[in-house]
Amino acid sequence: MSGTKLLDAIRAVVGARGLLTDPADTAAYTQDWRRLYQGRTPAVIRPADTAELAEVVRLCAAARAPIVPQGGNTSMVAGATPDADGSQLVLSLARLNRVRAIDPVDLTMTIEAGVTLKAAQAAAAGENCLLPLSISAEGSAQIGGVLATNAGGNNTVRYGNARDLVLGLEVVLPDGQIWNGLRRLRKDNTGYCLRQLFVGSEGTLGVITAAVLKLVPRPREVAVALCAVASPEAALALFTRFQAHDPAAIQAFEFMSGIGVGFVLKHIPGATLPLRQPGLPLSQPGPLAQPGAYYVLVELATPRPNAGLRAMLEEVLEQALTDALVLDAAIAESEAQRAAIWRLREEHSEAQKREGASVKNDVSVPVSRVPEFIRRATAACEALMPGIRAAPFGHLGDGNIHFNLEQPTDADPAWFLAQDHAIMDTVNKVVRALDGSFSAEHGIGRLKPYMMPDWRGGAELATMRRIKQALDPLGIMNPGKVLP
Ligand code: 2HG
Ligand code: ZN
Repeated sequence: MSGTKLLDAIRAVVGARGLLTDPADTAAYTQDWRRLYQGRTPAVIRPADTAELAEVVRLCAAARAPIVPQGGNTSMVAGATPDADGSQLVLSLARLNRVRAIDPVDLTMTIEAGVTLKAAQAAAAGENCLLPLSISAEGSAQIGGVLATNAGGNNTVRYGNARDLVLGLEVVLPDGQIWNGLRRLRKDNTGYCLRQLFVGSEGTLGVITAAVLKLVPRPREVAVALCAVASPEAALALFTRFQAHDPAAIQAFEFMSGIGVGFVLKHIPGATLPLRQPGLPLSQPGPLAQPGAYYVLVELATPRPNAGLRAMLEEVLEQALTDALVLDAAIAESEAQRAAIWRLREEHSEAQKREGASVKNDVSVPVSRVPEFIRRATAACEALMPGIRAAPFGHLGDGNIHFNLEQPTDADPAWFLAQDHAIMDTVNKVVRALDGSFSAEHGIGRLKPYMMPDWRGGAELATMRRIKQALDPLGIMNPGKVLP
C-alpha cells in the first residue's frame, strides 16, 4: 500500500479529526522534551478508542509502516520521538482519556492510556483514594507512557515503581489484536505474566491502551520538611534515621544539590527557599539563606488521622539538628508551604533546561553507596571537563540519582552536547564500579540503546531480542528504541 493509500485507509477509521498531517499540527510531536532529537513524520494518528487504535495498527502492520506510540511526550530519553527518516507514524494516545472505573473497596482504578497522571491522581482523590505514583512531569505525562516506561518518581521508596501498581492491562499487539487483560485480581497465577512484559517495554512490543492500577487509602496526615545538610553522607544518615523511626511513614525522600536549587531560584518565577540563614531560628525574621551545599526534602504520610506525624518529624529533625547532621530545616505549616517546598524539587528539570545545555544521567546505585557515587562521579566529570557543573538530585530513598551535568558557563551548548557520550560513559564507569544501573527510571529510548550490549549483553539481550521477534516480527513497533 502506498503512503497516501495507507493514510486514506487510516482516515476512514479515525475520521479527519483523528489524523494530523499538516506540519504545523504535527511539529510538536516530532521533537522530544529535551530538544535533543528532531524527527519527521508523515502523520500523527489520534484514535478515539481502543477499537480504532487496533484497526490502525492492523492497517500499519499490513503496510509494514513503523509506528511510534506517544503519550505526553515527556520522555527524558526520546522514547516517543520519530526518527528523521520521515516514514514513522506517530500514534497519539491522547484521546483515549476516560477513567473507566474506580473501586474504593477493591482499591483499583481502570483507566485509559491517554489520561494524564495528574488527572488520574485527581480522579482517585475524588474517591478518597491515592494513586501512589508521582513524577515531575505528571501534568503532561499520560498513564500509557508512565506504564510503558515503568516510571518511578517520588513515591517509589514506599510503593514501588509503576510496575508494582499494575494489576491488569489492555494492549493492542503489533498485529492489531487486542489483548484484554484488565483483571483486577490481587492473585492470579495463570501462566506467564504478560502485563509485566509490556510494562517498561517502551512501546516496542505493543501499545498499552488501558490499565487497572492499585490505589491506597488517601493520606489524612502529611508532614513535609526541607532540610539543609552539609554533605550527601549527612543526607543518607538522615534517611537512615527516618527509616529506623518508622519506615512505613516515609512517602518521599528526595535529595537536591545547592547548585540545582540555585538554578530553580534563578529561573523559576516565584520559587523561594524557605530557610533562614543557618543559625537563625525559624521564628526569627531575617534574610533567607543562600543555597547551601545540599538539601533533603522529606515527606511523611499516613491514612490515619491525628497520627502525630508532625511531632515525629520534629523529633527526628531536632535530634538531627542537635547532632549537626542537619544544618537548618523548615517544616511546612500549610498546604501552600508544602507546595512551595515541593516546587523547589519538581522544577529542577525545567530550571536545568533554562540554565543551558545539560547531559542527564538517570542512574541508580545501592542506597548505601549514593554518597560515594556522587563524590566519585563529580570528581571524574570535573577531571574530564573543567568547569562542568554537577547538579545531582533525585530519589535518594531509592538510590536513584539524576546525576545531571550542566555545561560550563562559557561553553558552546552544541559543543557541550556533542560530548554527551564521553560524559555519560565517565559517569557510568563509576556506576558500574558501585554495582549500579545506567538507567534507573527513564528507560532506554533513543538515547541509550548503544549502552545495552555493554551492560545487558549475552543471554539477557539475546532473550530480549527473541521476545521482540516473537511479538513484533515485522519490527514496526517503535523502531530504534531500547534494542540496539
Ligand atoms: C525527576 O525526578 C525526573 O524530576 C526528571 O525524573 C529528572 O530531569 C531529570 O533528569
Ligand atoms: Zn526522577
